[in-house]
Amino acid sequence: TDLQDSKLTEFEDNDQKPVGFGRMLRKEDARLLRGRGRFVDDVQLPGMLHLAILRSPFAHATIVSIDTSAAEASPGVKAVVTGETLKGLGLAWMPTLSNDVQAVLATDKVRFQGQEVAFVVAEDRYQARDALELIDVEYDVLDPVIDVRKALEPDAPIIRTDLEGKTNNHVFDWETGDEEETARVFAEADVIVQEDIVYPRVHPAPMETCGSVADFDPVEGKLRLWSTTQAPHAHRTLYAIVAGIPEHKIQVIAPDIGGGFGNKVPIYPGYVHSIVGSIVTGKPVKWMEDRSENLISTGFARDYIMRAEIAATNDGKILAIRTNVLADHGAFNGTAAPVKYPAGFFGVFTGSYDLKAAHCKMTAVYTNKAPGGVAYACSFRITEAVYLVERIVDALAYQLEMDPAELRLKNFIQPEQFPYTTKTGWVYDSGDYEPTMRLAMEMAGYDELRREQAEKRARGELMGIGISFFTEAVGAGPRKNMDILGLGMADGCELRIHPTGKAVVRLSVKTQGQGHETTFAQIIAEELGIPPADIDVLHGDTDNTPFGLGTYGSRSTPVSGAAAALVARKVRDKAKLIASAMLEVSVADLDWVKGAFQVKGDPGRSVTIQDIAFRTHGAGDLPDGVEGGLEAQICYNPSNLTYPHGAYICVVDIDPGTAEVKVRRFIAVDDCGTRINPMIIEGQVHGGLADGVGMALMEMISFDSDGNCLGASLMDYLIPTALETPDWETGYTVTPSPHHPIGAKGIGESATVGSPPAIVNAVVDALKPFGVRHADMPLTPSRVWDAMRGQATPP
Ligand code: MCN
Ligand code: CUM
Repeated sequence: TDLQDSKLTEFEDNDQKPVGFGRMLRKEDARLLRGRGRFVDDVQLPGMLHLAILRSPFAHATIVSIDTSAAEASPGVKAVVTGETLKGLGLAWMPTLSNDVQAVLATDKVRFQGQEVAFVVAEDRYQARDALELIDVEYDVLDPVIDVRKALEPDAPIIRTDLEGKTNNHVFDWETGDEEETARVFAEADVIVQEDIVYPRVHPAPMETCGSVADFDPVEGKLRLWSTTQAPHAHRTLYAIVAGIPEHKIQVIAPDIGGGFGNKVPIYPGYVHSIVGSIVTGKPVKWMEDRSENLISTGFARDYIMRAEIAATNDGKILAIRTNVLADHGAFNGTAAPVKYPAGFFGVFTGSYDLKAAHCKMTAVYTNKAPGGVAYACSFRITEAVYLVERIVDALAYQLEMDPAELRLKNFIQPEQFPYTTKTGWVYDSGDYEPTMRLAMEMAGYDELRREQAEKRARGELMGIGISFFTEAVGAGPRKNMDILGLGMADGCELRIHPTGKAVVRLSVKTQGQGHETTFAQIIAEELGIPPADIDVLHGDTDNTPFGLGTYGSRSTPVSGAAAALVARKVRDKAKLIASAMLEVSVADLDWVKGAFQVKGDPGRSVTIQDIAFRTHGAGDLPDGVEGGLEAQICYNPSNLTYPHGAYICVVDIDPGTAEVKVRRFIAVDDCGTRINPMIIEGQVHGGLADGVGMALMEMISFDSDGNCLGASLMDYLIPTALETPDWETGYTVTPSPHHPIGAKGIGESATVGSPPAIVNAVVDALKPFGVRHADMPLTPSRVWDAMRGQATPP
């Protein structure tokens, strides 16, 4: 078609070329676009049974009794399991990724609406669901803790009575920066602006919900678990520790995944249920949650209530930022974050600015809501941090009557200051902010937009221009200070070149749609000169891939991508020894030209990587001390995180009659260092920008005072469609990471992190004539309407 033709001319068709980096259509799309993908729910095993979960209708209640007899007698039912059954097996509780414990099935109490109370295994899904209705549970309803601000009041009901000696709903306190120094700088400032900023609870809502198929073979003693996991190796190790099955007897397989967005990082009770179900029945057992189950019970995101303060001089030099955060962690602390970072990487709330001081104090509490906290392209809480700083900087611009672009330009960390240590101790590896900002302004036609806005304002029309400039910290992490439950955050990579010069690379990370099968082939191609089409990328199966911590926090490129480049270099080093023997020259006399070694000064004499691969497996002796085969493995431990940045500009129009916000234009300039595949990068950015429109304008998981989840379906939890999103205008700058072997930084979450403040800043800017300095997300028509009428936004 015309469309295909015109689009395809944009692609360097380098699938067959030895050149690695550049636009290239995705290898996995041949399968995914033709319906040949294989997702967990496509797994069908002989004799497979189906599992359904009974969930609590109450947010907080004591379980008085459970009668399963009618369910057990229901047609097709093979097993009904309650918390009491699990307790007998020592499996009623499991560790969370944050060193808390979570109920696999509730025993004493239920602690959030949707919590797992019992499960049924039956011959088909319908029988299992029908039997749920027959389980008779008597609850004694307790007062729930729903308003996070009241969680620590002395008379608040105590949620975690299971924790010995627990007399309140406190999870942790956390602090960073220098409180005294910050107070001193604040005391000397000309201007201080303070704002209460809420980042509401949202949900990643991936297209595919969570699920698993467990198959325990009692003869082999082997457990096979197909599951929707972003971190198959880490999950396997935890199953081994919890279930006591030896690790080598567990195979975790993450097949194709229909979107993860952090929702598939935690270990959910349902996965464990399917394992127990298979052990108990001796048959393979499938569990697949429905949309409502996914929305009410799996890893939510955000839920930070932040008091932000910024101190500056009268002429707009930002001096310090401080913040006090109340974090809602739900009923179990199920956040996934490196152990030493209970608030993830929120510490980068100082943003892209050169400050004199900064301080953050945080308190995290339990409430009667679903656990979670890190999900939805969060970059380990950098979304909250970026929203905080970019919102408060805009409030400062409002106060100083300064242009928000000018204010930012005036305060950027300067290129010569990198590597830059922030006042909270993060070492930004590289950055050059002003060109990125200027490019975004140029693409937007910033000055022209401001003129247009002035004219419109004079006519009473509501147009807003919002800016956000962000720095992210991605690629967790150096194992010296980052681990999850004691597992260091490094990644393995194995590369094997077959005799005919085709390759297979095995990764520890797991794509959920990010295109790793393409981009990791491109990394190897770039290093070895083997065409991407000749390189198979294996991932997601613990029996066939090396150990590593998995895909989240945009860490695949910074960590695993580095491993892939380095393992290819290791292979190249060995290939060089063989080449020197084949060409009968010393190693020092060889030049590498992509895909071949050449004799210095005699380009006619060369051997390709494919020739060398054949030679390592071929007849005849190899040079002394060189083993046969062309393969290598590596475990990469990053020396630092990578710090991508970006400048986003959003233009909105607000209907003064209905208060409806329309995003008219969105300009996104991203800098993720060396770009492996610009098409995939743009796809990542487009997706993240759509996320931003969702969060800024419509998405929120809220609860009524009884703890009923008000976002339990996609009719109540709105997500954006093509109708609410504009044609994205993307651009880029390139500031390579100095410590990454190919200079690449992560990109997978940048746009989700950077776009909400740009949109909110635009809406608030449009509402300037009403004297609005801040309004909380989601900026639904009713909230915008309230803001226009000077009414406070209800929490
Ligand atoms: N890339 C590139 N050049 C760079 C950086 C990245 O070409 N300089 C490419 C990578 O090779 C990869 C993709 O961009 O194919 C994303 O890379 P990276 O930034 O390393 O992020 P991850 O692969 O680790 O993906 C994780 C990230 C996260 S944490 C969330 S959440 C999110 C996101 O990716 N979930 C997604 N994007 C998603 N996209 C899809 N389609 N589905 C999800 O669930
Ligand atoms: Cu925090 S969502 Mo992503 O890191 O899988």
